[in-house]
Amino acid sequence: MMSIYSKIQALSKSVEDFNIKNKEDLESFRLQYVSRKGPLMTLFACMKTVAVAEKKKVGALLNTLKSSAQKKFSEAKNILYTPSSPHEVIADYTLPVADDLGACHPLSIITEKMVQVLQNIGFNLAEGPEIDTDWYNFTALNFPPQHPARDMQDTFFLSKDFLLRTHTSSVQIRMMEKNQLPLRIITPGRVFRKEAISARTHCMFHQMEALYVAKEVNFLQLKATLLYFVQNMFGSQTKMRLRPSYFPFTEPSAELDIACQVCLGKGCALCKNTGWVEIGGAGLVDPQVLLHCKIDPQKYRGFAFGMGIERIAMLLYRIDDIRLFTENDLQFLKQFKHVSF
Ligand code: FA5
Repeated sequence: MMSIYSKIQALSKSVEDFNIKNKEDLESFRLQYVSRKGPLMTLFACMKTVAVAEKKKVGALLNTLKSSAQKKFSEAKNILYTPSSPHEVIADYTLPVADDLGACHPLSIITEKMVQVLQNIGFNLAEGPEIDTDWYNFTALNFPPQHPARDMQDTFFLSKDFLLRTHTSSVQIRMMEKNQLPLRIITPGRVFRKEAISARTHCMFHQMEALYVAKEVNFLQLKATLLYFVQNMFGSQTKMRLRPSYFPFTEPSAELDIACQVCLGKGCALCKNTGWVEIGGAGLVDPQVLLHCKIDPQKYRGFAFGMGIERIAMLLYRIDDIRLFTENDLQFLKQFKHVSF
């Protein structure tokens, strides 16, 4: 039977002779000579059978062998995992996962919440294309031919026939054209306007449209739905108001304001000292729009509203510059890591 000394000598030789050429070799070296389950550890376990007089000598030999195996492993690892140029990045898949997982984008968090609130009262999710035609974005929505929104100054036209939608109201028409009534839909999405970018406005932002078409629809239902929405998003004490306005596709039309969440109605820079911030438009669907979708306005009526998602997120999170949403600044985005609605 081999003595413990011969076993140590044989193992030392195989550690020495092991040629670590690549990462696979490194891993098999680690398993054999560095890990807690390899033959070296088996030899350490044999210490209890070694005569007392020999223990010190055998222990020292084993420790030397262990250190030389570990040294060889570390040196090879350093060589194999060091980039050969400053531009080469070497991934070490053996490293533990850093506690640095991504965060949900604040606009996704708010959109999700808006959808949830309106789904709770029976609205269904719908979607439409970002590239659309003049018919869906303007004509069917009753925009007169000379309306300024049709101007090249306000809309990104891709060709004579196609444009980037300027609002999510374009989805109203598609839904009314192809679905049975009654209809209750919400449609969040990205919209585009040829506008100067500032702290409050962007050329690419998000809206969420809601549309309800049925036999009995009136302005009171619209107002109650808006109040339900506002108080579920901003808190049950939040005040809202409707200001008369004009949209070609609704009659009557209104702008929806909520009490400024920063100064709570007292007046500040965000609300321009009015105490109110506009978050969207609303109204009863114009009968002409129903006719464009082959719906009889004598039998059916509808209400619609459309809100700016950035505006709502800015109020809820006290964000003072809309550009932050698209700048991919990690310091900004990481603040939402533990936020959920
Ligand atoms: C509309 O876009 C109408 N389609 C809304 C509507 C729907 C009215 C259904 C009636 C019925 P308006 O242009 O006001 O309306 O935009 C609605 C909201 O989008 C605004 O209140 C604001 O919150 C947001 N918004 C508008 N322009 C910008 C912009 N450039 N940057 C960021 N948010 C904007």
